[in-house]
This record gives sequence, structure tokens and C-alpha cells, in this order.
Amino acid sequence: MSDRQKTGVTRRSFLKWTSAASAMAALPLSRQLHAATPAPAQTTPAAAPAAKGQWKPVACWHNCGGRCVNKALVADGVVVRQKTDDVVADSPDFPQQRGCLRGRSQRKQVFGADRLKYPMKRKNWAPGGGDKTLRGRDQWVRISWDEALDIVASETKRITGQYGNESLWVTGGNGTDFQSVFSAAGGFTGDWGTTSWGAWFETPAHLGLLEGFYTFGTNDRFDMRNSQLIVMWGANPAWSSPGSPTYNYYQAKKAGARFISIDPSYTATAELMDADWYPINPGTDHALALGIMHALLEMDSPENPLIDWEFLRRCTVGFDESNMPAGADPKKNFKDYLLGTYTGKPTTPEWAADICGISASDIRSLARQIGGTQRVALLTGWAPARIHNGEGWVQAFSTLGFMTGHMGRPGRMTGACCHYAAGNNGTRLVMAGANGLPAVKNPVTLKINHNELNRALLEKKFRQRGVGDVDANIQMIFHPFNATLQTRANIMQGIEAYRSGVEFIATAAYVPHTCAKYSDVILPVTTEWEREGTILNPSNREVIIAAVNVTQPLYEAKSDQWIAKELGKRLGINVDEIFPISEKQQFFNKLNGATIITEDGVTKAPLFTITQADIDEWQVTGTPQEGRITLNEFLTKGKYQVERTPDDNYGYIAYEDFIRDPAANPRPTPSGKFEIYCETLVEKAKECGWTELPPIAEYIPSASGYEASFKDFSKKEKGDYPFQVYNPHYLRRSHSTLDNVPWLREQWPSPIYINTSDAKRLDIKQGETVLVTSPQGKILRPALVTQTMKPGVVALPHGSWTNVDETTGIDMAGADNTLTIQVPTGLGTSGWNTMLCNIEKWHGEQLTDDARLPQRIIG
Ligand SMILES: Nc1nc2c(c(=O)[nH]1)N[C@H]1C(S)=C(S)[C@@H](COP(=O)(O)OP(=O)(O)OC[C@H]3O[C@@H](n4cnc5c(=O)[nH]c(N)nc54)[C@H](O)[C@@H]3O)O[C@H]1N2
Ligand SMILES: Nc1nc2c(c(=O)[nH]1)N[C@H]1C(S)=C(S)[C@@H](COP(=O)(O)OP(=O)(O)OC[C@H]3O[C@@H](n4cnc5c(=O)[nH]c(N)nc54)[C@H](O)[C@@H]3O)O[C@H]1N2
Ligand code: SF4
Ligand SMILES: [Mo]
Repeated sequence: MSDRQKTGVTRRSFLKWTSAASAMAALPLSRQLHAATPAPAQTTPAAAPAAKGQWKPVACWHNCGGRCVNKALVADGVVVRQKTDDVVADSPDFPQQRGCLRGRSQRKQVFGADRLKYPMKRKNWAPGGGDKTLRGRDQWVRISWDEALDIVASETKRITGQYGNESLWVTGGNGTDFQSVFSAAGGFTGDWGTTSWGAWFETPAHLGLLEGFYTFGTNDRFDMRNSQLIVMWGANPAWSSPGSPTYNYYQAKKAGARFISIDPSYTATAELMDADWYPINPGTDHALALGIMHALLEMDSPENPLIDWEFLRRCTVGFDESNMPAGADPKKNFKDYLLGTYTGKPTTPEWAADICGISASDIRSLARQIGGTQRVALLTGWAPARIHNGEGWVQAFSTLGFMTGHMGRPGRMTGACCHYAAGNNGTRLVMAGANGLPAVKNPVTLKINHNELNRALLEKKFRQRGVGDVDANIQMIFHPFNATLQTRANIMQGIEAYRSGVEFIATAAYVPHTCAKYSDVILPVTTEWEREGTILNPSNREVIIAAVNVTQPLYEAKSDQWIAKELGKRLGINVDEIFPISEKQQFFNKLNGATIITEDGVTKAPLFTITQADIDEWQVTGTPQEGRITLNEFLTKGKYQVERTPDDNYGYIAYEDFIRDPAANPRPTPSGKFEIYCETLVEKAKECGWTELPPIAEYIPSASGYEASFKDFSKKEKGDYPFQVYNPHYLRRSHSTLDNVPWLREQWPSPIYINTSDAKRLDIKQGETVLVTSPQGKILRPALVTQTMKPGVVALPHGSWTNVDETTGIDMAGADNTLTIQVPTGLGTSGWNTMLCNIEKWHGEQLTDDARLPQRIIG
């Protein structure tokens, strides 16, 4: 009997079921929020009756963590329909790369009625800012491209001339065309933070992981099937690890793995995997891990071994006083910290239970299950580490892996598993080439941490890493490809800052998102569908995806690069040095330079066959080469996917060599081993200059975390903000991208999730509007009352476009960052998943469903 017959689940029915399950598990009554009215009519053409026209591969380019096959049916120059991967037959070992609801709604974004059509300026803007208090509520005036570019260039020159290039803040780090131009024009202040990774950004120094997003300690997808127990510790791939990861997890389940989910909510993935759920208070994972490790010490014995002492001795330093790194105080070892030998405060399961909300007996049970099972995968998302003071959690989680030896061997792994590399870690097998543009160095080295952006604007000071407090005088903000005002903490304070100090704000965008709304000038850009084309490197290391042009630029939109070049010319720099080749040549270079790792698992070879005739036809320069498929085949099919088998040379077991022979393959740490005691972290925290970090994973409560929800923690008397609120990454959008699409709004209404008992106590009924208040701001949302949330905790999905009512100051859209706060701690970690709030029934007018709200159309 085949697997399919045995389980009765085909891929198609499984996927249908997962999407239904996703909707049901977490949104049991979502339909009721919308029962009455359909979404407003769409402005794009309806689906064509028959598939006339040509299917073309198109981009789905947002930061969802994935890249799926997405195709558009173009008939008479109009996109009439979309579909996803049907290139090959589908199987568990060679799965199709199917898109999600967002990808399939992409044309509603590209051709949306709310696209930015023309360059615009704020009516009451004047050089120097004009009436700055009107930012975000002024009228817009259509202007020509010449006027728009002249304004941005003359304000850049005036402001950097008067206050220096440090006064220009170009948001979002480095790497966009705009950043290249501003760098060449004298430079700009940048910003830095730990956005996605939370404390996983730099804390893995203790593992010797100093760079590289792909290496997070987990094994590849075939090996996952060797695990007997898979712990999803703050991970919900069905919602937030796009593409095949959930399907890979499902293969492990079919192969016999049992699942545990440690999460404040019972997730769609937990439901699909039939996981045992351990509901936890957000941001208290560190305490739970310490409690489990204490329980391991309590219960471990030669008859009932739960701890892998051999692994600890061979591969780590710092566990007990016998294996401390040179020069360290032996009393500062981790084991004695767990036992409370010198502190008098052991991290017993009882101590941990009081903080994390999981009972002491369940903590002991977790210790027995994790320590007593042979092959365990400890997988965490970054979410539990996106908290202030989260560094110790990352260290504690790894240390649990060291203690139980679940690392570096078949079916055994301990690491971060979400976004890139979720469910399938290892070397990227196919890779796009470089576009051929030179890197341009920014001569200004100042960078503001994300927890000090508002401080820099309002107090005119921030802490420069390695230097200390420096003066800031930001007078111009330029937003390229990011949504900084929306996606960094404390939007209300950000708006206040935008409306007071800064003299000029400009944004390049294709829709009127939050940064555009609060700007003085908007530069309308094209989407990927309107550009030359590109290759997308998906999170799935086995696949590479093509995207071609399907439409002329809409309205007066121009590519980011065209705008950057025009700006550069007006700033007096030689743009031919920065952009020496055309956008078409850049696309071609990515194709010409694309590589595949050959069957030996090591050697790189060209991926595409390119002939001189191709080069001539494209009218570019290039090198003919032999590859696996022709350019035309790739650009027609839309993907290249490496065909894998369980015993191929592409398998991956993280840290395998080191764990087999640590002396021959040392980790790049000072000791050459995994460092339970890690001096590097202490030094890094000193360099950052906010709060200090201990060398071992000592528990530090998160700022605005569970403990802070009490007036007096020992008496368990709740304070003014009694609920913990965290932000799941949500299927309606990728961060704030796509939040405006009515189809998606209709399917995923973006409620606030609250437990039934809490709702009952507060007299909140299903779908009723509630007011959520934090010291930073107020929002309204419909309540989604569910048993699947831990009591005392509410989940507010990440990324809805803030929409502040100017009279009440309430954010009607419920943007997560209306509630959050900027607090710099440790290694500059952004802390979004432990905020405190109050919830109450709203007695004013009930909210209209997001799907029925008018779109934000300007111009
Ligand atoms: N409260 C809270 N805040 C969070 C998080 C959280 O969980 N909670 N998560 C954090 C995480 S993990 C991340 S990664 C960040 C994401 O932070 P951002 O990167 O700022 O988020 P996006 O919403 O993806 O912003 C991308 C913006 O670029 C625009 N855009 C897309 N393509 C183009 C283009 O080609 N050209 C131009 N000019 N613009 C383009 C989109 O319209 C969108 O406005 O948010 C972080 N913020
Ligand atoms: N649909 C969608 N998918 C996305 C994105 C998106 O915006 N939308 N963004 C992408 C990006 S850039 C990133 S960085 C990744 C992020 O991916 P992850 O870091 O995995 O984040 P989330 O999906 O928000 O949360 C994962 C799980 O952690 C749980 N959780 C939250 N806080 C805690 C906690 O303190 N402790 C524990 N134990 N569990 C907790 C949540 O309930 C959720 O089930 O997602 C990517 N995928
Ligand atoms: S998972 Fe991401 S890349 Fe895939 S279709 Fe959805 S939004 Fe697009
Ligand atoms: Mo992220």
C-alpha cells in the first residue's frame, strides 16, 4: 500500500485541509465577523472565461520568508488570472512550490485602485518643512517628475550643506539603489536592529555563529523524518514559514514523529501535527528552559540517563566548574547557577512555573520527554527571542540542546527554524548570480539602533555602538524599500517626532503606506511586475524562481533605480559609475551567473545553458555556457528545482563535523567549543553600552514582560496593564505589505485574539469591538474570542497599516506598533513579543470590517 492509500491524505486534500485548518484553528469564527456583507467590488478585470493568452512567471517579492511559483495569464496585455506551481507532478520528496493566498492575490496589489500614480507633494509643504504638524493629514498635490526630483535633490543639498550629511537618515540599512546614490553624494546616517531574529541576531556567538542567516543549527528536510519527537518552541510554520516547511514537518509526522508545541496559542501547525500544547506566557521561555534543565539535573541517574554528560564534556565549556574556560571564575559555572549553589535561588520547576505559567509537573514531564527520547528536534522560531532582554533565552535554549545532546546527529537538532531554512536547512543548491552593480560604501558610519530611533529624533541623541552617546540632528528622512515608521516600535511617538523636528521627509513607494502618508513628497515606484524581470532565491534551498515583466509601468510610476539615477544626476554625482549597466543587463547577469551545486554536493557549475544567440537576442554582454536547462525553458516554466533523494549528497546535519571530532573541527569561538559560559557576549553588550549581559544564561525578566504586568509580583496583584500582548506574523500580509488588498482583508480580518474566560470576565462577545491600551497608544479591534489563546495573553497580528483618528488619537486599524515601546537592552534587541496592555469593551460605534473600508486612494 502506498503512503497515500495508508493515510488517505493526498497533497491536494492535505493542503486544502491545512488552509481550512489554519483558518479554523486560530480563527474559529472568522466568518462570523463578516457574515453579512461581501467586500467592495474590485477594480481589476474579472477572471477570463477561458485560458486565452500566455502564462508568465511573475514575482512574489515581499519579505514573507519564502518565494513561491506565481504565474500570471496575460491576454492582450492584461493580466486576467493567476495560478501557482504546476510545472511537475507533486510528491513528498519533490514537492511543488505552491503560493499562498497572498501570492495568489498579487494582481490585486499590482493593479489596485490605491496604487500611487503620480509624484505628489503635501499641500502645505514648503522648503524647510512648511507646516510640519500637517504631516499625515494634509492634502496632496500632483506634481511632475521634474518638480519632484528637483525638490528632493534641492532639499538634500540644502540640508546636508547646512547640517552635514549626518543629518540625512536613509532608513533600512544598506543595499538599495537609493542608498548607493546617497552614499556617493556624501553619505547618510543609517539604522540597525535585530528585526526578525530578536536575540538570535548576535547571541549565537556562543555557538560560533557569527554570520549567515542559513546556519541555524537544524538539519535538512529528509533528516527531520528521523526525529522521534519534534518540539515546536514558538514556531507556527503554517502561518509564517511559507512554501513547503509545513509539508516537510508533515512528512516527519507521517514517518512517526510526535509533536510538542510550546506557544501562547494553540496554532494551526499544532492542530495539524496533533501536538501536545504547553501554553506559555510570552517572553518567559528562558525561565521554562531553566526549569527543564533543573529538572534534568534532579532526575538524571545512571539507570535513567537524561543528560548527555559526554557531549557536555567533549563539545562545550562552562557547564560545571570542571570545564570552565581559561581565566573564568569557577563559581560562575552554569550548573551551580541552576542549582542555586551560590545564589540560594535554584531554578526549580516550581520557580519556573510561577513565571512561565506551565505547571511544575508539566515542566518535569517535558524534561523526561526531551531528555529521555533518543532522537529529538528542538526547533524554535525567532518569535520567543523578539523580546527585550532576550539574549539569555537564546543561550538557555542552546544549552538545553547541549545537555541532552540533541545536536549534530541524525534526527537530532537544536536551532532556530522559521523563515529562511525552516524545515530544510543546509547549503543553498541553486543560486542567482550577482547583478553586476558595484557596492558603494557609505562614508558616514553613524547608525541608530531601532530602539533609539525616536530618541534620536526627539532628544537628538543616540548611542553609537562602540562609541557611546552621540549628538544627532536628523533633518531629512528618506524611506526607500521599507516601512520603518510602521514596523518599528512606538508609532505614535514616531508620528510626533515626524510632525515636529525634521525639515524634509520623502518616500519611494507604490502604495500609500504609512511612511508615504507621513511624508512631504512621494515618489511612485513600479512593482516587480512592471520591471525588467529578476531571479528570486527562495528560502527553499533547492529552488530558484524566475520573474519576468508582464506589464508596462502603471501610470507615471518609475523603477527605484530610474528615480535613484535621476536624483543622483541632480546631486551632481556620476551615476554611470554606480549604475554602469542597464536594468536588463543586471537581470541577464543574474541568469548568466546562476549556479548549481553538482551531484557531488560540493562543486559549483553554471545553471543555465546560454548561447551566443541568446546574448544577441537580449542585446546584452555575456558568456555562452553549458548548463542544466536553457534560458527559455527556465523563463517559461518559471522555476528550476533540484530533484532530491533521501541518500543524495545534498543532505545536511548541522555541526556534524564538530560534534564527531571537536578537536579537528573547532567552532570559531575563543575556546573552539560551544560556550555555555560566553565572554564574547559580555564584551558585545559592553560595546553596545545599554544593559550588561552575564556570561551564562542567568534569568533577566523582559522589560514590559509578564512580571511587569503585576503591581507586586509576589502578591500576584495585576497592575494597570494586566494583559501581555504579542504579534504573530499573519497570513493577510507580509509585515505591512499587502495589508491594503481587499481580498486578503476579507479572508483574514485581523482581530485581537482573546481567551474565552478573559472575554467573559470583561463582557466581551465574539466580534465585538474592544479598546486596547498601552502606555504608548490606543487601538480598536474586533475581538476573536477563542479557547486557543492562553488566558491573560492576547495576540495582535503584526503589520496592519496604522490609521489614527485625528480627534481621538485612537488607531482604528490596530497597528501592533501603536502599543510597543523602544527600550534598548543587551545587544540592541527589538522586543515586540512582550508588551503590556489593557483591554476593555468599547462602548462607542462598532468597527466596520476592514474589507469594507474605503481604500486609501490619493491622487
Ligand atoms: N510590533 C512588531 N513589529 C515588527 C515585527 C513584529 O513581529 N511586531 N516584526 C519585525 C520584522 S520580523 C520585520 S522583518 C520588520 C519588517 O519591516 P519592513 O521591512 O519595514 O516591513 P514591510 O512592511 O515588509 O515593508 C516593506 C515596504 O516596502 C514597500 N516595497 C515593497 N517593494 C518595494 C519596492 O520594490 N520598492 C519600494 N520603494 N518599496 C517597496 C512595501 O510597500 C512596504 O511598505 O518588521 C518588524 N516589526
Ligand atoms: N504570513 C506571514 N508570514 C511571515 C511574515 C509575515 O509578515 N506574514 N514575516 C516573515 C518574517 S520577516 C519573519 S522574521 C518570520 C517570523 O517568524 P517567527 O519568528 O516564527 O514568528 P511568528 O510566526 O510571529 O511566531 C511564531 C510562533 O511563536 C509564538 N510566540 C510568540 N511569542 C512567543 C513567546 O514569547 N514564546 C513562545 N514560546 N512562543 C511565542 C507565536 O504564537 C507563533 O505561534 O515570519 C515570516 N513569515
Ligand atoms: S508564501 Fe510568500 S512568496 Fe509564497 S505566495 Fe505567499 S507571499 Fe508569495
Ligand atoms: Mo522578519
